[in-house]
Amino acid sequence: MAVWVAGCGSVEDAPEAVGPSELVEEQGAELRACSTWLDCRSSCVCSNGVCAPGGIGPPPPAGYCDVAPVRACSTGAECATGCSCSNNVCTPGGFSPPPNCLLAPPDAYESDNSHTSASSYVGTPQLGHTFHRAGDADWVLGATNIHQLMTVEVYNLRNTGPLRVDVYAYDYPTRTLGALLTSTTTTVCSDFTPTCWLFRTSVNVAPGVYAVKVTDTRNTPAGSDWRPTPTYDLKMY
Ligand SMILES: [Ca+2]
Repeated sequence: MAVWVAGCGSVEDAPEAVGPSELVEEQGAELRACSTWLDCRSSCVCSNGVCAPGGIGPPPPAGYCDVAPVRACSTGAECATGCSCSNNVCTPGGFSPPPNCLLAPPDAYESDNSHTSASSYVGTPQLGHTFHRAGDADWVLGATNIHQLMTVEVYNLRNTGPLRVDVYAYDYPTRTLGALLTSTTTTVCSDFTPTCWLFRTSVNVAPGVYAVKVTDTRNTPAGSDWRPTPTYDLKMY
């Protein structure tokens, strides 16, 4: 089982994935080796180093979990650079070395992973932010010329897990981050309705520039995430 030997990812992230290699050998060559659950398709789990049926829902058909996961797509824009959308699957385009087509492409606001490369909020909602990689952070600078209660909303959540919204004071001329002014990690309320299922935080501010940071706080192994991309919209008012 060369695939098992070459399996990547930190075993510390997924202790349940560590199994004796002899077990894998005994179970036959058709089983799919894994280090974490991301190495397996949905409706499968990584158990004793191999992908096996598990999780919520009806069990998948025989052999389902022995197939590698793929990133689904409807257009090439949903695939990473070097990959095309073929039969609704992100597929390497023949370049060398082959790209990792399991990964999502960056959104239009990248690279915005630090306050010095933040996007600017120009008064209209920013649509289609994504966490294209596990642990992604998105920075946005917003300005006001009045004293006001400033509110930040992260809404229209699609495929998102836990996230955090922070608002900082900001010295724009020197691009220096100031104090953390407000923060939230919980949705407005718990019902799965548009009025509840959003993150909102507010703070009284003086005229100036403020830095917003939205952080993906899922505990997800990086590098092989084929699942639908977490996506959100952001507005400030
Ligand atoms: Ca980002």
